[in-house]
Amino acid sequence: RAEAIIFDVDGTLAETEEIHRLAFNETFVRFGLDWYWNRPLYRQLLDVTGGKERIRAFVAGHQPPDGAQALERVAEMHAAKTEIYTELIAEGAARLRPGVLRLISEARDKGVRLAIATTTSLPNVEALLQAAFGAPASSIFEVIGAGDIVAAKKPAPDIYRHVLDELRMPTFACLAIEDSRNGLDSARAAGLPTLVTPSVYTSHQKFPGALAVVPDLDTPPVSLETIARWRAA
Ligand code: XBP
Ligand code: MG
Repeated sequence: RAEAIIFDVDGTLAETEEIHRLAFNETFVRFGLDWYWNRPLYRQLLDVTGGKERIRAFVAGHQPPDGAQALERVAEMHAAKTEIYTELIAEGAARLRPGVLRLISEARDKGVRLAIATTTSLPNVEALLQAAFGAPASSIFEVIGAGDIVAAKKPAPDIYRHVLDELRMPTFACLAIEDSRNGLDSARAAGLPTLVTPSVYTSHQKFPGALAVVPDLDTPPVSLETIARWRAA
């Protein structure tokens, strides 16, 4: 059976991308930029993980007005975006996806270790978990690998390797849970069996090499037993 479960955050624990999109757009307003990321555009932009990286990729690929000046202020813009996002999350803008709480509770009861591997900034993870669990992230997840702690973000395997090092666990004893192709590729490149629960922005993607793909952790109810069966198949 899995002795540790490593969760992605955005799209996996909760449907957060619309809140990220809102926070980006609000940031553009505050910085006087005549930019707006609508849903179809944001779907494309999600190919690049990481908020700072996404802004830079947008400037390079779409050549919006004031792009050159904006590039000089990416760090500042991203700090503002994080502030806006964490406020929205603290106000209760996101709920955990179906089955997430149940699987986490079962894992905690049975001594399965829990960790996080995400490209999102650490304050975002802390805000989400505080809002969802009413407890600090570190009281639920033993290891939290987030944001700029590694240079190469997903689909590179670095963040999963970092978390595995911290857990001191071999890949075969762990399971990753992801919602996107970038996340799946990252986990797989680190050697992890990976369960995929596609989210609103990734439902069109293909997930080759996934251990299983299910609509969410309640459809059907995914338990440690279900995971053990998939792994034995
Ligand atoms: C999530 C992301 C993140 C968020 C923004 O990918 O791509 O970049 O959209 O977060 P994954 P920051 O779920 O695969 O980790 O702005 O804090 O970078
Ligand atoms: Mg994700």
